[in-house]
Amino acid sequence: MTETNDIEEEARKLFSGRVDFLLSAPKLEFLPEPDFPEIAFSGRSNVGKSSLINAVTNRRAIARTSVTPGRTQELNFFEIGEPTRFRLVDMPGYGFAKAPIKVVERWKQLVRTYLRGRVVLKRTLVLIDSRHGIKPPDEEMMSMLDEAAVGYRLVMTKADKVKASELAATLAQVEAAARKHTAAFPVIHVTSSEKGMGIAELRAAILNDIDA
Ligand SMILES: Nc1nc2c(ncn2[C@@H]2O[C@H](COP(=O)(O)OP(=O)(O)OP(=O)(O)O)[C@@H](O)[C@H]2O)c(=O)[nH]1
Ligand SMILES: [Mg+2]
Repeated sequence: MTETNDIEEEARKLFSGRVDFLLSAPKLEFLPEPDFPEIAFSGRSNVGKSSLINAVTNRRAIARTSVTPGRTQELNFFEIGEPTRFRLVDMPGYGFAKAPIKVVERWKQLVRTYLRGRVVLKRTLVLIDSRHGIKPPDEEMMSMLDEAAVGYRLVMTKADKVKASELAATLAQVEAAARKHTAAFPVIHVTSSEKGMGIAELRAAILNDIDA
């Protein structure tokens, strides 16, 4: 077995073990104690953050999903491992034009403050819809993470929804953007929560980031 397969197998076992919803934090004062390493899932509304958490943890609906953008409105924490090894954090989406301005501002502040200041944050995943590629709100998020020197992985979602040619075009765009952003990992993950594509590799990457 290669080293990659070993870590994928370890990750698969870990994620098929204990996964528990811990708490939902609508404000910074409700964050859990920073006792464990954390991996944050961020991205535009409806990009598939909650679905990806379900796919990675192999649970059907531990994170709540919806066809309506704006489903996730708080920072939701999930604990992995028995005893706990790390946490996954499902975040509210950004770039959601239909929510009231005040609400959008509140989410934005919550997400930014968390991402910039969380001591135990080991890695952020920035999700990009394979159909849309990188849009201005994603650029804004990536630049903020660059400035805060928070390392992030770019993860393309919903790969099952596009033709191979379209997927290749979006991948090229995302790779080009990664080269321009100092805190972005050069390797892009291409995933489908629906079909399970890229999920084993992403689990292994998360485990690597936790132990880094
Ligand atoms: N075909 C397909 N649909 C997906 C995939 N991932 C997510 N979806 C769908 O996209 C919609 C939004 O998914 P969510 O996981 O709720 O997205 P989110 O980023 O958490 O959204 P907010 O919490 O509103 O910011 C749902 O209807 C999902 O079923 C995928 O890989 N393939
Ligand atoms: Mg969500």
